[in-house]
Amino acid sequence: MRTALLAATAALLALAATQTYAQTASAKPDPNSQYDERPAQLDLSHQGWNYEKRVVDIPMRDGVKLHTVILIPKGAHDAPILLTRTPYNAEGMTGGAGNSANLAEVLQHSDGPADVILKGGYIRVIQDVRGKYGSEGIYMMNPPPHGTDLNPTDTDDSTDTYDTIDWLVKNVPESNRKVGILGISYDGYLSLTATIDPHPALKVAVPMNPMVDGWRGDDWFHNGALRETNMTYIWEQEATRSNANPWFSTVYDDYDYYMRAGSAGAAADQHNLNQIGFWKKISEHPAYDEFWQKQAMDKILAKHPLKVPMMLVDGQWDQEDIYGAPAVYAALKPKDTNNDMVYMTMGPWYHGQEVRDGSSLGNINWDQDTAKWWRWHVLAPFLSHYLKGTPMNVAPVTVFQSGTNEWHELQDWPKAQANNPLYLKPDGGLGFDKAAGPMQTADYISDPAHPVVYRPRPIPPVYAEGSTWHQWLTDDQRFAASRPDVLTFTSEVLTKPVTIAGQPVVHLNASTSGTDSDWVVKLIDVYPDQVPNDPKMGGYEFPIAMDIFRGRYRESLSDPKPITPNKPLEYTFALPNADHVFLPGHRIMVQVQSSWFPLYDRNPQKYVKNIFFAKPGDFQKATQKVTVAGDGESYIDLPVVSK
Ligand code: PG9
Repeated sequence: MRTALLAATAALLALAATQTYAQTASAKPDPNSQYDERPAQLDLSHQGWNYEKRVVDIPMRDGVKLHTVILIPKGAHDAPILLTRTPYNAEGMTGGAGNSANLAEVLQHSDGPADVILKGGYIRVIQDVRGKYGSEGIYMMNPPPHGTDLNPTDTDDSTDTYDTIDWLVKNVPESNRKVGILGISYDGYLSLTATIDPHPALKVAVPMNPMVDGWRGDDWFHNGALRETNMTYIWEQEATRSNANPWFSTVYDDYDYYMRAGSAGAAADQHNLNQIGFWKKISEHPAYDEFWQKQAMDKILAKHPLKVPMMLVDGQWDQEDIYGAPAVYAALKPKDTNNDMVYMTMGPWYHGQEVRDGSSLGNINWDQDTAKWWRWHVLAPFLSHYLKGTPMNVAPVTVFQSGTNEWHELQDWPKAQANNPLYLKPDGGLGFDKAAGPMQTADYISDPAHPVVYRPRPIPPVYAEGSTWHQWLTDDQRFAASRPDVLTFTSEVLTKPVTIAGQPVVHLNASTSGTDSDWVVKLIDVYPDQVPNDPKMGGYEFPIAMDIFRGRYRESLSDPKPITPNKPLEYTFALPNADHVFLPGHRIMVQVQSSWFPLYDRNPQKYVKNIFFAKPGDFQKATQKVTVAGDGESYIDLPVVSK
């Protein structure tokens, strides 16, 4: 009976699934449940395993149950819990159907510091967030605080984490009733939300590469320029509860898909993305309006008391969330009066590399496994101190200085404010002294029909098999330097090291013949023409800090305005944090351009109300003139420690 009933149900669901993915509601009790041959609670204990696995559905305060996997090292007692909450499939991150007898193997897939967790004897808990995979409830992307116009429900990830921890400390007898939370990226954002009105058993948080402000500099925009290739993620994240419908790519080279489509809105339409709630929200909020400001985690956290010690982890070449960790650090540091609650690590890593091998990044070799060193010398003692009461000697800030390739332990960050103007000069010059003589400009034609690419073509879809997306921020920039629509300024060969440690700030003085424009500025370390022990690095143009600014937000991030054509105007914006030494024999370089495609959508360079919906006829060439001498000479203000 049950088999036939199941088969019929499966057939109906399969049929439904071909047209739409019905989000199945929880079924009412089955009158024949006494004949069900499946156990009510699957006992996953196995003789040969070195851990015990429990899978439970934890009830939240509103009755919604969240699917939770608990991994307990065999023989554990009085063990702290390390919790990760995720929208990326708790079961898949804990062995899934491919269960393993060995906890070490299972943890390798859990997107966390497996070695530290294993050696520390922690109980590992991973939970699906509300609305995803095995958990019940609705799903919102990074749910804003509950009880607000952006989230009118009575719950959010802070309340769900509180309820989860409350259940864990009452129902996992092997624990010492102390909980740490950690996670990367979205899971890093979730680690931050846990610290708002935290459960008293939450003793420490390690938000790694957290999503913090999706408009200023994390996943959705950078200073108003849309990261349009992330529409694939939005589709997969919200089309189905278990990401069962991947974005189907119709091209090998992403350049083709987004160029042929025209605007981001048109590219989305081709994929029927407008049925996806978060895409509708993002396309309705192109400016830094209240929708974005009210959910910026640095702003939210700044309004709450500091109750949970945290170690923020930043990757200096984080291709996804380079903004978040330093922004939270800056927002919370003033509240940390004893300098013992808010810690930060800034490593030479791509997004999440701190839990993997940190020996190199792209073509850049650090001659040491920077990630392993950090896990054993910083993360392990940090977690143990708060969860087991062991002593620790961890500095408030641990930062890797590239160039010298040394770790430094600091009392705070940054070491220097932007205090040394590096001037763009005529004939491609660059130096700490202003150019002589009357006003001059360096000019180029920016043509949206031939945008500057963010890396050499072909550019596979970001998450395609074999994609090297994770390393693009370290790509050699010579591919761009040779383009006529990229301005390149280069210093003399350095005879002394120039050390920066903070955020460079761009002061670009430029005119455009259009009424809107993007400005991309790159601070680059140029290697000597020959590098004997690594010949391929000869002349390498190694990006140290790069970012984009959408010109319509020049006066206000929330209230865009057309640009007056052909009038030199100043554009001021910060580049990502860097701790770097430009060594003797190297040169400093700055590149300026007006597109970074297809990662960022093209600016039509004609002011339209919403660039998501720019029409083909809106896209126009523009003549860009950057001031390189005289009044208003452009410069990058460097946070110089020594030169
Ligand atoms: N920060 C990652 C991401 C979020 C949104 C779009 C694309 C990537 C992540 O959570 O994996």
